[in-house]
Parts: sequence; C-alpha cells; structure tokens
Amino acid sequence: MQLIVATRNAHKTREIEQIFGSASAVRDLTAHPEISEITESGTSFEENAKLKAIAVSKKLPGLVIADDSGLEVQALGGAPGIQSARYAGANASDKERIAKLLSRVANVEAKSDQRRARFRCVLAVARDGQVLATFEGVVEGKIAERPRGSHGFGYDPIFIPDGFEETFAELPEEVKNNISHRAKAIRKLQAKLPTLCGEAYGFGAGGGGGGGAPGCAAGAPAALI
Ligand code: ITT
Repeated sequence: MQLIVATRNAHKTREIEQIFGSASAVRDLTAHPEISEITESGTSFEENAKLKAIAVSKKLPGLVIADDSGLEVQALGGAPGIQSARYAGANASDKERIAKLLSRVANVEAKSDQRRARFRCVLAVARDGQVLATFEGVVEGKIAERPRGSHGFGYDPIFIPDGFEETFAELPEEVKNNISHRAKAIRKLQAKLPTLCGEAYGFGAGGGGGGGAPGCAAGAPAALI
C-alpha cells in the first residue's frame, strides 16, 4: 500500500512510516517541490489538517493524509497548541522553542497540575479537494524541568508521557510510536482505511466487499494504492 502524506516534516514522515509498518510505503511532499507552502490559517488542529489535506489532494490523485499536531500546556492555557511549530518565530529551532516554553513554565512546580500537558494530533483524509474523514489522537503527560534525550523531534525532550519517568526523547522510538498522539490517530485511520479506499475509488462504504482494501489495491492511479 502506498500513502501520500501532506507534510514536509521528515520527522513526521518517519514516525508515520514506522507506525504504519512495512506493508505501507509512505511518501511525503519531498518529490513535489511544485506544491507550495500551505498557509495554516485555521483556528484548530482539525481546521489546519483539513486545509493541508484539501490543498494537496487538489494537486495529487487518490487519498491524501495530512497531520496537524502540537503540544498543549495547562499552565499556558493550551499554548503553544496550533502554534507549536511557530512558537518562537518562523525560523526558530526546536531548541529555541523548547527554551521559550521552559522559561514560560519556570515558576510552575514540578508536581503542580499546571505542568500537565498533552500532545494532540489530527489527521485529515481527503480526495480531489474533499475531506472524507478526520481522526484525533491525544497523549497526556507533563513538562520536564529540563530537556532530556535525543530521539524524536520537536518538544519530545521535555514531554514525559503518563506512566513513564522518561521523556519521549529518552524512550525508544518503538515506545513513542506505540503510545503517541500520532499512533492513536493513525490506528483510528487504519481501522477505517478499507472503507475510505472504497469510497475513494467508487466502491462505496465497505471497500468494495471483503476485508482489506480492495479499492486501494492493484495499480490504482492514486496516492493510496
Ligand atoms: P507540516 O505542516 O509540513 O506537516 P509542521 O512541523 O509545520 O509540518 P505542524 O504545523 O503540525 O507541522 O506543527 C507540528 C509541530 O508540533 C511540530 O513542528 C513540533 O514542534 C510539534 N510536534 C507535533 N508532534 C510532535 C511530536 O510527536 N513530538 C514533538 N513535537 C511535536
């Protein structure tokens, strides 16, 4: 199965690839420099995921998946939220974003509820400019006192998921990719994929009969084969 993901974030692509597993070939927008940057003008993860999925599915055939995600911190009233990628300015590094966030929660005690945070991911699936479905995943946790670990990306070095002492950046990738916001959203998407494939290729709900994803099989001229 081949999947097109409407992202230029190579870290997301890698995680999505690992979560889907070897039966799927995940392609992002690397091979499509002609598709310009999509302005994330929505007011929610869902709106932004839809904007990205719609824009890319107008340019590429078949099913297109877009991921909009970010970190919501209790002490910051849910910030950085949908601004996660741009929290410290458009060209800032992960280190600078983390430093800004830690400085904003510096006075919040380690055990305070105010240090609680969650990662949220919304996936939107679209075809020919129409959104077919959205799926959400959330992982709850808290903000560490200092960055720890080198795996993952973004805010992983300061996010400790519930049930663990380690940050996402200290945990093995397999662990993050089993419990993360992205993993939860992808599992929901996977459960609906046969139906979505069927709808995308005119087979109707149920994927054209039988299990699996027949509408997506065998040489479809599509982003999702
Ligand atoms: P695309 O829009 O091209 O997909 P992006 O990085 O701009 O890439 P978003 O607008 O969805 O994507 O912003 C997501 C940001 O949220 C990301 O850059 C990280 O800073 C943060 N983030 C999301 N998921 C994360 C994760 O699993 N671990 C750490 N940080 C994450």
